[in-house]
Amino acid sequence: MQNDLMNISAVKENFDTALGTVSNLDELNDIRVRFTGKKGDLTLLLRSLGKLPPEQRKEAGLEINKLRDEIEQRLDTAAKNIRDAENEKQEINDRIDVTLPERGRTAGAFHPVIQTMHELVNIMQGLGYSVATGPEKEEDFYNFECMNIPAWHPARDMQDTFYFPDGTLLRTHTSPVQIRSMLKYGAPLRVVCPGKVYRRDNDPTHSPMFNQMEGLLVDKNVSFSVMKGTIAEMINAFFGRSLKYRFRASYFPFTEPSMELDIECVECSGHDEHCRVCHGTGWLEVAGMGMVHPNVIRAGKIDPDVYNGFAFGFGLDRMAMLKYGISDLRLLFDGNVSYFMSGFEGAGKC
Ligand code: 2NM
Repeated sequence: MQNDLMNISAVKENFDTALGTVSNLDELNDIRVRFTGKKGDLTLLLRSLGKLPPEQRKEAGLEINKLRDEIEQRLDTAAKNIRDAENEKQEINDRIDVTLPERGRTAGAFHPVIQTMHELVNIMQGLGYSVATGPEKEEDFYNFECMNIPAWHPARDMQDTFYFPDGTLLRTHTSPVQIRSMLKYGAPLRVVCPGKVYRRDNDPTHSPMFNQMEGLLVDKNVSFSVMKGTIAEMINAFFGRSLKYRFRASYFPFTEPSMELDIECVECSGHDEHCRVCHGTGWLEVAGMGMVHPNVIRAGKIDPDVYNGFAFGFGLDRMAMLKYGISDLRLLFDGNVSYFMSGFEGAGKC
């Protein structure tokens, strides 16, 4: 008996040692087989009972079964602990850290010229103007004839306008849309016409394609002061502050009288003699306008003895450059978006 009880405690000690080294379920299973399997240590112990004197068998048998119960229970507990630990590890792995900063998105954005167009159109809609668009490929009739542009005018030259072989052309201004609006809607009329226009110019400050917004108001007894107030309202709303402005006498075939509008330099307000925007003049030329020529009113099939009006034209590209501090026209038209991706408002003195 002494011998067998010693064997029992040896098995228990071996089990203790083995269990202490276990780190996963596979290893635990090996131990389960080694101690409780068909050829395991406990089974061997039970089989050796027969060699004991009969009076010792009962006590040894009880001892062995007690050990088996203990081993099985400890194996189960160990298995549960390993499984719990593995689950916890998995959970930590799968956990989402909601405090991490987002990766950021490269969402699209409107081109600054289009934003400028939207802003100006919104302002004019607020003043009761409708928006009209028309074809970029136009007829000579709408682009020049109706606009009182005589045959001798340089704009009609092959050098200055893109002509198609059939005599149609790429519109040189959006005015044909105003003519078409007069023909379609008659008077009274308030309309703005934004869009692309084309001229045979290509140098650092001129692109062969650029964007304009022209406007036309036709009604009875329209005075110069209505035009002045409208344009001042538009400029101040667009730049978000009250800017000084002045009119200079000018000439267009389609308006009489005609004038150009200068505004206070948005960069230096006239305080910097080396200003890169106004070149020290303190003024920026931003628009042309005037009282619509009776011939143009007549081309729109409206009676110039009853109705008159004013019209104006802005370069949207120039307005975008002034508002967003873009110093080179070509940046608006090349494909490199990095300048704008850096958040051009405020960042943009390039
Ligand atoms: C300008 C300057 C002055 C203008 C005239 C007309 C129309 F069709 F009503 F006669 N539309 N736009 C006009 C007048 C445009 O752009 C510098």
